[in-house]
Amino acid sequence: MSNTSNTALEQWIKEVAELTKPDRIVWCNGSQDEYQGLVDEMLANGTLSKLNQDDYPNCYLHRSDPRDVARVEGATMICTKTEIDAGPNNIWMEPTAAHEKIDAMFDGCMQGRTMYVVPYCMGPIASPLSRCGVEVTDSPYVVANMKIMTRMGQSALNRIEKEGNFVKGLHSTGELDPDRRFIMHFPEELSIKSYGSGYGGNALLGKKCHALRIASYQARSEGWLAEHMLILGLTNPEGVTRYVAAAFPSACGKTNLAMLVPPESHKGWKVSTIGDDIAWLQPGKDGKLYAINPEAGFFGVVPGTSPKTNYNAYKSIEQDTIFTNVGVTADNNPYWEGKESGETPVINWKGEPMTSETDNGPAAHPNSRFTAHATYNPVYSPESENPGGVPIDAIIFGGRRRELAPLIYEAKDWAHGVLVGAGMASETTAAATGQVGVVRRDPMAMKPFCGYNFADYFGHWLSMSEKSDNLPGVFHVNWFRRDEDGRFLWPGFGENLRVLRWALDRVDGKADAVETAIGYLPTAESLDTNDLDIAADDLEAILSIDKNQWAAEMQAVGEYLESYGERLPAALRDEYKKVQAALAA
Ligand code: OXD
Ligand code: MN
Repeated sequence: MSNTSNTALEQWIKEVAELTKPDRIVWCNGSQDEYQGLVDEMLANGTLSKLNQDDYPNCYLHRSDPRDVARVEGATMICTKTEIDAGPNNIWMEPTAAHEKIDAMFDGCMQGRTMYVVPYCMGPIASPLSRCGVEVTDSPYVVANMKIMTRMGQSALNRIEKEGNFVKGLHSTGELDPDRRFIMHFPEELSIKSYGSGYGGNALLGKKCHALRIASYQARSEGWLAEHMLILGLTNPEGVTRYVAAAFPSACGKTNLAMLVPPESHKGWKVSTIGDDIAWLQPGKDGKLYAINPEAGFFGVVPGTSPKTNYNAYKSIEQDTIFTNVGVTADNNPYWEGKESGETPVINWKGEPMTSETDNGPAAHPNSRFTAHATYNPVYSPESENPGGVPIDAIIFGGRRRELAPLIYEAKDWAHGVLVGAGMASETTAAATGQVGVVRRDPMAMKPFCGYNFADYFGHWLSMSEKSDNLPGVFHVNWFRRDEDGRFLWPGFGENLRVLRWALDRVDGKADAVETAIGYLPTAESLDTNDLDIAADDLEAILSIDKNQWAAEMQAVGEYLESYGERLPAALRDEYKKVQAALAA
């Protein structure tokens, strides 16, 4: 009996099973019973443990292999036929050699294991902007996470059977040996092969692998954008909602911004969340860009989440959540640094005893994660299910920069906005293995996620102005400016609402600005600072630019962009030269 009317899918599953030799094959239907069955099986074999079910109903803890806690950029590859198509921003491998190398690892790797076939849809099932995939995996933890993070199971399979196409993703946790770990992408074949890791970004193939790397490649040929962006709705006291998409590198506060709680001073304002990590944007008939969130859940960084920093995330993870690599209290509650619950951890993320907050800490790995349903977010926006997406009025780029970048500035036009995105840089975080806190170039926050040559990607961004005549305003923000003593100059969190308001007022032509060489900055009066506790000097520092520092920055941006060689769009070169000339004037 066949499991699907899609013969390509049936045939591929047969081939994969012949290669990996599982004991059993299970086609996942996405039901709650199926999820519970997987959870029970993982509880029985120790992959999951129950957390305090009174305080955290249906919440579970997973401890990963301590060597498998983050994305591995050094083992993530883009396997296009020619190296130049992958670009210097990616690690490239020739596709035939890549298949050969990774297939040798997959050979027989599922013996004694169950192979799960997981059809999923990225985006609302009924949306023409959505795309489907099938992940084959031997990890029940991955299946359970995919159930939360995507529209998974029968409804996705139905769409695949109707549409006929899907992205193929093959995954095995293998032996979890860091030396035998590869995340390979074959954009020209619309396929992914991931071996040797169970970590979300490496193993939940719908997320970074499909919705960003493969989708960015598809988006280029189809005329849309697949971006590392949150999407939020901002409703004013009159009840009018506008939508903003914002790109920040991993672990730089996208989830916090997407769920922002307006400060006391902003009664009547409301933020609602469409997505916290990925946006797919497409020009609509009215010339505006419309965005969907391809995901259905949050795979968020746990440490630092408290009722004060992110009340809505805190609430989202009180039930039906999978915690990965957090600590545990004596009451068997999940514990993490910055929870601010007054609890004390007794076991750290590796399962080792702790006698105090600091002994044998940290309790939670800095990149410990929650997997939670989007709908539990108290400010979940039902517009997340709108098949047409939501119209985007402003695109915001941002990084973690202790110096240089002001609180906010506006690009002068779309082409300049592309330069602002392409010139982004940020301090690295624990979301990827490697050194934390070093500034690196991260164009559009897509450095780890663009499935093709950045030079072509910049060209694609530039070309959106030919496809859409009502593009969003483009802005750059920095919540992370500090003084010499390391003190943050801007309070951040809910107060960031003031900055979003300025951006939307600019789009509406309602806010004043000072023109500078790098773009438009708020005048001191145009940014609402009523009831804000900030020193005048600090405000001045974050609302101004240092021309010398910026001249050095633009030199570095220029050198970075020129490293893409002759593929770099001439229009982008013109843009950085224009800024350089303005700085020199
Ligand atoms: C993520 C990441 O998990 O960017 O979203 O690493
Ligand atoms: Mn991300």
